[in-house]
Amino acid sequence: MGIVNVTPDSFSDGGRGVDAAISHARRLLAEGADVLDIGGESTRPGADAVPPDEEIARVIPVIAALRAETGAPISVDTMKPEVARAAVAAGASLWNDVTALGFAPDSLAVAAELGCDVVLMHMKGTPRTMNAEARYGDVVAEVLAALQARAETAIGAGVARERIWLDPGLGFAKTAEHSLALLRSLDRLVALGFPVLLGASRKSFLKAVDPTAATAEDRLGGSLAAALLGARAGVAAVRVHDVRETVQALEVWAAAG
Ligand code: HH2
Repeated sequence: MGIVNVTPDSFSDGGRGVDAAISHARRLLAEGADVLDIGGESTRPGADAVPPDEEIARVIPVIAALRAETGAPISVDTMKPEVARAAVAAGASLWNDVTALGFAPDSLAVAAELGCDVVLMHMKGTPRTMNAEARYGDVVAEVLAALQARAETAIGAGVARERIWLDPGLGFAKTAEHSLALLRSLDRLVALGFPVLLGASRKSFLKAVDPTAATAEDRLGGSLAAALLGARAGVAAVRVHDVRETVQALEVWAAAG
């Protein structure tokens, strides 16, 4: 899954307007992305909230343009049901929600109505407050239990079981140790029986292992290692900035692993 940020302020790879985002998405497809994840609101800690109209104005032209020229599945990275609704109308087939359909009171009902795939990602609090919420007794057991419960809630609200993906939410209300513990135990998340999406690309927890990786662009090696750990554990997709390098790493692993 290639990341396409249509944001001025993402932690990495932002700063693109609509035209630049479309060009970037084309490049990611050419590099081997199977799915594109289009986002119009940064989720980095303390990021500014974006009004729905503004988010729609960022992502919908990108989704519509890509839908007209590729058959690749398109995902929308949003916590707002009105943005997801507009995105599905424009051709997206997956709603990637870092709040696991918890941001708006009608998120669950809208997901059920749209009938699209949904990614339920684990987080505690909101992107604004999450760093203070990184407290767990047993992080792996608690994240698995929370995701399983959220999936049951979504199913109870009418979302079809086969539409649901789970994501451990690395870096979201997690210390570096928490994210590493989850990476180590991905097989237990996969064993819950839902497709798993893994987002480790360029994240700051990689800096805990290599303190010289100060900027997001310094973290390609760590990002590739995480993608391979995900592949070994059986995740269904990895959400990455560096598509070409990740495809190459996965292909070598598949050919020789
Ligand atoms: N990480 C980010 C955003 N969305 N969605 C899922 N399902 N899983 C993730 O791990 C995840 C996500 C953060 O990365 P990025 O989009 O590059 O940054 P920003 O939120 O600042 O735009």
